Amino acid sequence: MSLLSEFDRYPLTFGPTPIEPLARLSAHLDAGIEIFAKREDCNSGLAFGGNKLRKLEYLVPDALGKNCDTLVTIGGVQSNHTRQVAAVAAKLGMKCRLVQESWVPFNDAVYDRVGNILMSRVMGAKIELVDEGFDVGIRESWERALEDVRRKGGRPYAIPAGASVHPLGGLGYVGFAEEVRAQEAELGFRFDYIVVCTVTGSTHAGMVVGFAADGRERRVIGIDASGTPEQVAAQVLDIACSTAERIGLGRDIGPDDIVLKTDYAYPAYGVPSEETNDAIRLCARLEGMMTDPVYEGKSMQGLIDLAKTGFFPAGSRVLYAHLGGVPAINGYSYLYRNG
Ligand code: 5PA
Repeated sequence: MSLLSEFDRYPLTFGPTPIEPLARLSAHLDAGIEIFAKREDCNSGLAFGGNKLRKLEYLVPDALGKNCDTLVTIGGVQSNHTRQVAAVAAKLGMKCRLVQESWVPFNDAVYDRVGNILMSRVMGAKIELVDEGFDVGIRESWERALEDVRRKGGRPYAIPAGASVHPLGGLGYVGFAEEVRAQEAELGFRFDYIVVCTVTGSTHAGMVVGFAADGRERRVIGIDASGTPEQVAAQVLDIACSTAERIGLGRDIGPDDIVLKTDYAYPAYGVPSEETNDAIRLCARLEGMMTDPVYEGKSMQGLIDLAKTGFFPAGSRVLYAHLGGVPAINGYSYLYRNG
């Protein structure tokens, strides 16, 4: 039986996301492992999709049940999360209020005009740009926006950064683990490791809880892309513990169950290193699979480095969760002007 059968889910995605072998990347790395990708980046027709839609499927029934009329959330200027919330608001006929902070020290001339923020504007979201730095916790600017909606007679629904520090934020990726188990039954094998990019934490936390149901919680390898790994690891643990309790997992999650690799977020959140760019190009040129300079390029860099340095024993099958995020690459147009 599903761990989530008690929870209402509003469908925003196409259904189970495909798992595909990355045969050329696996052969190129020559590490005796097989790499597969689960394509969360292709999960929906809502403005290019991504991991937030799987989370929001469990928040929307709550928002509708409370008769809210405005989704209010927060992210950086090129946030994928805010773009997905804007799409959901449009689809449901709700209003959308976005706070977009200056989380990324990157100054491409078109940074605040293209990609995610462009789409959010086209979808009708009301956007406020706020000059505050990066933080995955609860933000004053977001609380002010909620208050402002209330003062003007609206009924806001509060969605924190990445939908993570929300009582229902971890459920979507519990569902991911259940979906993988069903796909494994069809494939006839089990994945030994799951690689995931971690920033606000509920994607990683949900997976830890979902895979704990079959003893694989420590096989979820988080790649930190925040550059603030202590705060992020603590947030993942918090969300995992509260989600485990909420679904009645029947066992505790402890600090040792959260595996977070911290070597790949440099030089800063949202800024790719040379090695990140090499990983983006390698994956693009071998597989035609695009990753972005903020999130998935860094988890791809981590996957490649872990494979090359022998972290995965020979014979391992490794599942790379591709969580989306490619629209942001448009904000880095100068960097990639020559490919
Ligand atoms: C994001 C997040 P979590 O925030 O659940 O840890 O997920 C990390 C992540 N990959 C991984 C992509 C493509 C993401 O967009 N994005 C945030 C955003 O504002 O877009 C929440 C930070």
